[in-house]
Amino acid sequence: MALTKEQFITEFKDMALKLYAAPIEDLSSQQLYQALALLTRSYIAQPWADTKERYDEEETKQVFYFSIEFLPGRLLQSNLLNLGILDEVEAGLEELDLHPQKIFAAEADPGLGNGGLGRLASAFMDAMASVGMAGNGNGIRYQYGLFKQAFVNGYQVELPDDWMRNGFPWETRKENRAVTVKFGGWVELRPSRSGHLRVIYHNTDDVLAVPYDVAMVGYHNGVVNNLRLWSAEAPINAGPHFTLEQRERINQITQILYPDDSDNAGKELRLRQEYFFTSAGIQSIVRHYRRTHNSMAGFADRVAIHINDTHPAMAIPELMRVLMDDEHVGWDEAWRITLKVMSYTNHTLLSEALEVWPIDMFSGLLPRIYQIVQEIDRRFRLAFVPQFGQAMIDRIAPLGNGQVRMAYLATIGSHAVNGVAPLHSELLKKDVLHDLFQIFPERFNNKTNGITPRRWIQIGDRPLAHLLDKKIGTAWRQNPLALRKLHDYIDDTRFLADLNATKAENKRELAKYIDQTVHVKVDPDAIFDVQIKRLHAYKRQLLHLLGILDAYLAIKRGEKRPKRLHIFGAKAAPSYVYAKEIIKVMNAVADMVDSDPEVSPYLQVVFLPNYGVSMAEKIIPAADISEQISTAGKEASGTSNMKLMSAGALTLATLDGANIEIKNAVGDDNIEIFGLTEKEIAGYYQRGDYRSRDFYEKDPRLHAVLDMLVNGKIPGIETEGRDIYNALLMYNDEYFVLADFESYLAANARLDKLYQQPELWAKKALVNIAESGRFSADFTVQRYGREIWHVIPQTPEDDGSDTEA
Ligand code: TH1
Repeated sequence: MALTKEQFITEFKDMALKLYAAPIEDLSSQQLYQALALLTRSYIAQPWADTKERYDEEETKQVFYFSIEFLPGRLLQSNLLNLGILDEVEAGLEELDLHPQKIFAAEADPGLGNGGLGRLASAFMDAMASVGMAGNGNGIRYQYGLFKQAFVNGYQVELPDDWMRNGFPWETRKENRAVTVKFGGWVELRPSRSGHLRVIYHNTDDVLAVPYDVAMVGYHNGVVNNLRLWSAEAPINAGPHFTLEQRERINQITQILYPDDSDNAGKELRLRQEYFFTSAGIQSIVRHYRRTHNSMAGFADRVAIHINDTHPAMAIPELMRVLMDDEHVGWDEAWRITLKVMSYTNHTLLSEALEVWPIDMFSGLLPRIYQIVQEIDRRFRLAFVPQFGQAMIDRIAPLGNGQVRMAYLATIGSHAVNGVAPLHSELLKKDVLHDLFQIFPERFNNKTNGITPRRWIQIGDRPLAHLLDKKIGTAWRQNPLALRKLHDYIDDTRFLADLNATKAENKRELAKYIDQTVHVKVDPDAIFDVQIKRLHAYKRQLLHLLGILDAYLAIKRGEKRPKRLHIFGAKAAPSYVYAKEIIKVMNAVADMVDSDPEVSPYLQVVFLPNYGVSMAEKIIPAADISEQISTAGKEASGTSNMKLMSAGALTLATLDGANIEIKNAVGDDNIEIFGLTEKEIAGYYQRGDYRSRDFYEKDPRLHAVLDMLVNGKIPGIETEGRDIYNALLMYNDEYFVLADFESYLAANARLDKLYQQPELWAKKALVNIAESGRFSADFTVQRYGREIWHVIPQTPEDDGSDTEA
């Protein structure tokens, strides 16, 4: 859109006055933020309405991305960027003697997700709008987002995230679009005079699902898509017998996000949440479709529904229910439509994350849905036992072991199933969904994850963005593949120095931020070595920690090395005791290192509390090293690896998830690979001959490091060190930390050496930035659009570099 600085200033002052009846000089940052957000929203309203109207008029096929998590990050700056008025607005604010960054920072960061899965969903929303795809989100409006993390005496404590305290200016409540979701009770199937089955619900608990819509603004293209988040409320005419407890139980459904990443606790409230937003979404999609069509026959040509992991997999039986019970479509036709509409992404192979529900719980809470799942199960068995045998079908039918098995249900009820990086997609076919792959090989495919360079470079890394503009022009802002033009400057000594200067500037900025937030002074000349992701044993923050302890001991022995600053950001699930013990030990090691004048010139450790999207925007631009060190075969993709690469950090990685794609993109010389491969680890499992203790006994450095966990040398820890020591030695080190220790140290030593040659380092950084464009989520959603959703996306062109699994 077009907006001059002068126009903006007038409209902004006017908005502030209307809102607060005061001149802008008297307003707090929060008030200025509210005024600016509301003004921005007023710019979005018309294109939002126009986009919706256009999709309806042109009968565009629409994608609905169902996800129990969305992590959009702060929206003001990215909306201004995408509208194309960020520069004018910032200039206007400055002319008013205001500080744009201070105003942007007043926005609460909606933590409606745990980590990569939720962030991916939001990246896809941004990308779909930006490539002009009709993509809608469907999720939950959690009253409280992911807990706020604080450290008390080095221990994680969790505080409630009251993110809507000041309201959420980006949402609009759509009371007129509310639907009813039914739980519990029992169903009566009664043949009606017209011949269909009449389904009568008795004694259900009814919940009103009220949608709140959030605009998803496309980049410089006038497109504004919709993210619909549902809130649970008591029915309007609840009646005189409706108790406070009932009301309370309803409100609970959308009160809080489960704080578990890649884990499934099997709680009934979680099942309630899943059915709540899934049923509400399906009902509203069908209702909208039926406003302009008098039968459901063409539904699958106008609607694609994507199931982000299994949390919304009830979309399959729920669509069957609506088609049959409300729309009177017969089973076979309903199933044909459902299969054509539904597609499913799996995000993990970890068994603790695979959702299964006890049949008792499931059938009690969702009696009609359970009947339909039983029928899906019965027909699946009938169709495939003859060819594949009872034993195999028993293993993979939707019902088995007294459970509803959601990944199997999702695969059976979708026309496409994908993993999120080639290795992961291969392992899906080999292990977790092996039997289903035998039956439906054509459904399986890979779609490597992506990120949005708009947020991570254009907004997060201004110094780099400006340097790129100067050197290769601004085409990369529209099409990130244009970053490849950087290769032309690989021998441009001046440019390489500029690149290093940019990184140095970002490091000074982060150093300031660290000082302001945790009151720790860090040396901006150190190597900034970053590991930012959820705390989980398989991600092996512990391997990084053991590396730090080894450096500590080496420095104590008198070794000199380039100074390294280790930066961690990680929340642990509140019930994940082992992860919390690792946090405590990390914080203890940080203190130990800091207070030792022999060591602190060479080594520093900072664990930043409350890592999230907005903190990532500060850390990533300043990173020299990106630690992506999961046990091979365990991290489905990872996405912080892509973000850090795009900021020119060198990746220190195992051959896992999308690290393998990064290696293929930049070449072996521009990434630091170490550790066991997935094959080698599978070999250990098969033979059953991994013995962690052997590594401890053979390697004196490892021996010394592990002993530090229990010999009292790290002040302030006791049981934590012992528990970790035991996990590694008594319980045989489930994640092969000890097996990878030696090669991890060797890779780190190579990085230390490389850092002595700044120009060579800059060349490698350059190649990483240049090749990061292929990981833009714009391309990812276009591949989904072409190969899974069958919608026709527009610009920019895809390079087709994704590898099919
Ligand atoms: C993550 C994966 O661990 C990560 O490798 C991947 O990059 C990301 O998804 C996006 O694809 C997952 N997050 C969750 C969260 C829950 C359950 C399973 C997974 S897998 C709650």
